[in-house]
Amino acid sequence: MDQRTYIMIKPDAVKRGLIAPIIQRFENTGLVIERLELAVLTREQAAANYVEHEGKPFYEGLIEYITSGPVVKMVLAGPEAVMVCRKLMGATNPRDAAPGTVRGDFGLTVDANVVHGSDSSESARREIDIFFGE
Ligand SMILES: Nc1nc2c(ncn2[C@@H]2O[C@H](COP(=O)(O)OP(=O)(O)OP(=O)(O)O)[C@@H](O)[C@H]2O)c(=O)[nH]1
Ligand SMILES: [Mg+2]
Repeated sequence: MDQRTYIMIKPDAVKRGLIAPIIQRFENTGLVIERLELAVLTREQAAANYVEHEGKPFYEGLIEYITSGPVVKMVLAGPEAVMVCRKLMGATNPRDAAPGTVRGDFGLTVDANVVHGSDSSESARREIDIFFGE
């Protein structure tokens, strides 16, 4: 059974010219890219995506950062797509992320941690609707 997940290359990685090597990592898994678009997120989209973090000390900085420049929005599909991508991304804090993962290899700080990926099938549906819904 194929599953869909929402993946986003964050502004720091786009600014550093890392779009191609990061997409390569995701393609290497065998998952299929169904949607792909460069865009600057609206504040509304950013707030909807991170609603679970509203009120936390890092929330305002997170919204500022994620809307600070272009991101690459993607939908990937295939068996266990959510889990496969989360494993590939590595831990939230790049300092804890294993070498070989996207955050482990390209990330420096928890604030600018290179990529976002849905954490469940339900989150994926919600996020795909936020970022690709009509
Ligand atoms: N400064 C700071 N940022 C945090 C902290 N926890 C989470 N964040 C930021 O908020 C984002 C969302 O947090 P989570 O959803 O818990 O982590 P995640 O699922 O690995 O990351 P995303 O894929 O971006 O959603 C993270 O990617 C971090 O950039 C924290 O304790 N301090
Ligand atoms: Mg998350």
